[in-house]
Amino acid sequence: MEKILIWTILCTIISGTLCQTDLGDDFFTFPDTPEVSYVQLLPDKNVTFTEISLCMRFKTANDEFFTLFSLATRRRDNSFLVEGREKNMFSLSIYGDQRIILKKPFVRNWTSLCVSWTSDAGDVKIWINGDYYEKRNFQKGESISGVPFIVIGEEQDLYGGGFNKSQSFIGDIADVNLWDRTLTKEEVTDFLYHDNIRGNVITWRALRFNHKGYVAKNTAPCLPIN
Ligand SMILES: *[C@@H]1O[C@H](CO)[C@@H](O)[C@H](O)[C@H]1NC(C)=O
Ligand SMILES: *[C@@H]1O[C@H](CO)[C@@H](O)[C@H](O)[C@H]1NC(C)=O
Ligand SMILES: *[C@@H]1O[C@H](CO)[C@@H](O)[C@H](O)[C@H]1NC(C)=O
Ligand SMILES: [Ca+2]
Repeated sequence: MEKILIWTILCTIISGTLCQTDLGDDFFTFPDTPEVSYVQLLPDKNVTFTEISLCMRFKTANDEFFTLFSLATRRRDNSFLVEGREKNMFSLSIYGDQRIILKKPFVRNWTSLCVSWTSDAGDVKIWINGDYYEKRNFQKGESISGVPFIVIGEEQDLYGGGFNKSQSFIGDIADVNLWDRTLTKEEVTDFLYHDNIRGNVITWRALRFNHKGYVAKNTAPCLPIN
């Protein structure tokens, strides 16, 4: 059954201090502002990624170009980067190399996304609202090492900088979780349909973050899960 989204929006402009919060059903809203606005997500551990998985939900009316998740290291700004491009393409960059991973018209509604990559086979797996895609041999043998700078809302061309407003995310982001391993099908299903998983590198339910510019934290009693 479809859940009806009842918007009881409690809008708080979060202050510039470091927070650790169980964001539960909260989401960040990135408005269309001329200033650079992002949330930096602090990882719970420093790891060299030979496997990486990301799950998140987003909603945007921008269907031209938007950055969903930007993980930079000192060696490569696009160490792990997920973007929407040109109306119907999702792209993934691993350690500098960019590929269109799938063509799928953007929906102007909450969208659930999970992406995972493994170094040993170069396997990419992606789930968008329950549809599944895969690709092999992508950046096989590479790894993502060094303390990452992780941002939602903007795209980095330098470690923690080099932002370009034309690549900003405008809209809402929720449920961001990151792992240093692949996910089982059950875990992805749990995320897509029940939302009861926690990342072991970034956990939405114990999120450590910082923000810059204008970002609002909103509370929705019920996010629709596709
Ligand atoms: C990761 O390393 C950086 C730089 O040494 C440090 O500031 C940060 O606290 C570390 N993070 C964790 C979770 O240990
Ligand atoms: C967005 O999703 C909600 C919940 O799944 C649904 O009720 C609504 O019709 C969708 N809106 C659009 C414009 O597709
Ligand atoms: C910002 O991005 C746009 C679109 O990708 C590009 O045309 C422009 O050159 C970029 N600006 C800078 C300063 O990198
Ligand atoms: Ca970049």
